[in-house]
Amino acid sequence: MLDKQSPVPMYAQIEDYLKNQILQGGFVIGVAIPSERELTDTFGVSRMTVRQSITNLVNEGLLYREKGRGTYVATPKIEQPLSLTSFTEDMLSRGMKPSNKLVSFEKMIPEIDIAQELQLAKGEEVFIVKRIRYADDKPMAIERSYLPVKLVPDLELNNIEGSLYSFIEKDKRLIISHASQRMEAVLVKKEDAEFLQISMPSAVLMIERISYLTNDVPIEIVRSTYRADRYKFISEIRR
Ligand code: 16G
Repeated sequence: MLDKQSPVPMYAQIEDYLKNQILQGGFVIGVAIPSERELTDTFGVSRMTVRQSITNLVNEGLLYREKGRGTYVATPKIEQPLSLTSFTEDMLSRGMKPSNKLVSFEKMIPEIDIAQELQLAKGEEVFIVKRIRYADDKPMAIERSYLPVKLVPDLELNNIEGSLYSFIEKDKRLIISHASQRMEAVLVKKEDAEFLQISMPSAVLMIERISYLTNDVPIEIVRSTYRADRYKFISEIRR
């Protein structure tokens, strides 16, 4: 099966083979792939070579290892277009069940950077909502949302249990029109690792979104930490 004359290293050829099996359904999601020893025998290479191929696919999120049990085919990541939609809308549109767990809900004068980005005058307050967001009961992200109290003064616990965008748009009749967003890869913080049920160290995607109403008034700053093994963000670009 391997081409020993090829300039493509053995581990990369094995990696390609395994990847094709995963993508074409030869290996099934949640089911163990053949053991390192079996693969070593099949391909006639060293265990080190097989391990390198598997490690690359684990790092890519196609496989995951369970200590002492084996290596399994991972659930494909959610491919999320970068658009101004809400978590609830995103999950419903893919037939998944969104849910939230409220970690904290506070009203306070924010730090200076938040106040500036929300264009608040001195002493103006924000609601800070921290939620864990689930899809089909699996933790996907942690979100810290900062909303100016003057724009949504009657925000209450029961509004946060559902969709914040639905509250802003349907209940408050404000129109969220545009946003700026930035994303970076970071290592997860200990506290977030527990909420997201991932081990340390793990890479996560940090996104900050500032959303504006039609009149350019900022309505929210949201700092989100997404599981990098469950999410990939995609954007359509044109030249
Ligand atoms: C998304 C948004 C977040 C927004 C939230 C509202 C990203 C990166 N973030 O998670 O800014 O506040 O949706 O969701 O997409 P909700 O209406 O379901 O509460």
